[in-house]
Amino acid sequence: MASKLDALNRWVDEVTRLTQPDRVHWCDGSDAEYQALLELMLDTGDLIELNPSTHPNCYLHRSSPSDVARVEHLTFVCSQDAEDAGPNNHWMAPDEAHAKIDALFAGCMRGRTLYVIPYCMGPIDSPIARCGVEITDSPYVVANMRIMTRMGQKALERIERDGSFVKGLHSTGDLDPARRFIMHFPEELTIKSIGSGYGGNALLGKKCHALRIASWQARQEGWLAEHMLILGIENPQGEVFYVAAAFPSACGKTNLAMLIPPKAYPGWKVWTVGDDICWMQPGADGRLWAINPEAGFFGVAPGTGAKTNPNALAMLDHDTIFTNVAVTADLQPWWEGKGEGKPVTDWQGRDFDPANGPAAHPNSRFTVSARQCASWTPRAEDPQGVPISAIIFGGRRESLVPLVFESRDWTHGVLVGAAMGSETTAAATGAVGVLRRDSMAMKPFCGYNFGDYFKHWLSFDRPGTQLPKIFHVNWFRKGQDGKFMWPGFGDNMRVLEWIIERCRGRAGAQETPIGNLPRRSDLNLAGLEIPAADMDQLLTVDRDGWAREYTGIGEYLDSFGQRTPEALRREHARTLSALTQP
Ligand code: GTP
Ligand code: SPV
Ligand code: MN
Repeated sequence: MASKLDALNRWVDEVTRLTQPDRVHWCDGSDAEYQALLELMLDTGDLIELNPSTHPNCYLHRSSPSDVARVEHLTFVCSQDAEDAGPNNHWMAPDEAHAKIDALFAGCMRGRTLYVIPYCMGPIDSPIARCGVEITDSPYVVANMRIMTRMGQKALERIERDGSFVKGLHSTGDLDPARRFIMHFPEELTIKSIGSGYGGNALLGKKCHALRIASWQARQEGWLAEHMLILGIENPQGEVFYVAAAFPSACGKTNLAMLIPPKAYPGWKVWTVGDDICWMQPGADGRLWAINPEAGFFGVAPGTGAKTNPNALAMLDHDTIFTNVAVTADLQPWWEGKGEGKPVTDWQGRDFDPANGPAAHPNSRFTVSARQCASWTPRAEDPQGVPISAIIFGGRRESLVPLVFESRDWTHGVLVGAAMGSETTAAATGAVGVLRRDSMAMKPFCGYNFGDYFKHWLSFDRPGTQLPKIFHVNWFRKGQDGKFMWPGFGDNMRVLEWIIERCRGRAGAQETPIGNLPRRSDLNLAGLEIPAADMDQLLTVDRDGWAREYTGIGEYLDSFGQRTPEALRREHARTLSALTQP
């Protein structure tokens, strides 16, 4: 009996009988426990120690080569009614799903240790925070959960006070993709995941709990669980404006959250609250207040360099777990876009040979405590969260979509979010670079029917609220030469400034059928070397292209049938007719 909560003890007993571990370990979250886990993994070869003089307390984990990303085709929402999961999810009947996955869990922990991980998503004393318990047989998962969540004794105490928690059962199983499933039972507040050790499939507090299960709860309880970064923009007067931004996986959240303003912005500073998940709810003042439920970053390594994201690069030189990166001759971590060093061993542990592809896996990742980031703000620990002034949607679009535009109002903003499209990335298995609809960057993460989700979003627009303005950005437009037209990274500050100045009624814009765009003169472009013609193209609306886009968006909205809210259809019809007017 390890907890004061009977329901928790009973569940641990039940899982122990099913999975047959040799030992059960209740995690207290202490330093000593973390050290012991690292040593265990160094012994078993699950971790390799990196160069201790350049990268103290840094380790490399090489996963099974067939287990390097989320697996959307093996991820299920198992609601009683298939309609509630919606066409945006794979569905399986709960009884069938339990039977199928429990058969795989039977005896799967023989010879292994079962770890019980109590965790809290959000500051322990936050009314917005929620708790869960993950059971796993993977020490790698325990170590990552320790960095990514508030884990251990304090979380257990809150769970015992709350009396409720999300149950997450995980085993790496035999890592065979044919016996891999990530299943969610929203009505039972339960997650079962087997056959993968990869982040989003295995760190159950993250996508499974904080997005899929939480989005379901948020709908019932009147809040939002979103795939968004949260940042604060401080101007030279010392005023701070908080912004939340939803971009699909590997489309720039971590980088935007850690932005360092360019020279044209003396006295400005960007603060990082979170880089991946945002829980927000209306406060007494009618504004949306947001917390980052996570305590660390599980970030994309490739592309992280001294020019692109110096804040991230600096935080990765100590106390970091790397997964599937390459290493240099002197055992420093290496990835494409790092800008220094030379790989000698690739992510699979082979001698590096460019003929085998990139040295680091395109979805190689780092796990690091948020506190190690120089731009991290203590406001991330504020139990009330931070007030959100603007919401930004964005995707990876090599053509058509302008650098930035502002929606007309909340309903139009919800349409802009619902209509989001983005080219797929290596964060999930499958083809890369394929354009797909990814509403609010939640396609892989919304735990219920998108039609209901759009309706939930619209419901926040009611008397007495002071909702954020909604914008859309695209850093990924390409020119004829196939290169990105916009420099991105730090220079995205120029777009952020326009956004917060729009929120304060200070910046100019031109109205177009898709929303309001800045003119070149409305942006601070000082010191930016970009041809005027390119800049004009980034700020132009191609009406014919957009008319085709909106026709496709209409078909997409239809795919949710009766569940698509009428208000969204009306807003869509309005926009399409404005685009097709002579
Ligand atoms: P997840 O952790 O998967 O949710 O991803 P994320 O949205 O946090 O993406 P991240 O910031 O890690 O960026 C993914 C990739 O996009 C990296 O290789 C970045 O270098 C690249 N990237 C980020 N911002 C920009 C940008 O402004 N311009 C360009 N060209 N690339 C960018
Ligand atoms: C994503 O894929 O959006 C991630 C990484 O943030 S994972 O935690 O694996 O989902
Ligand atoms: Mn993500």
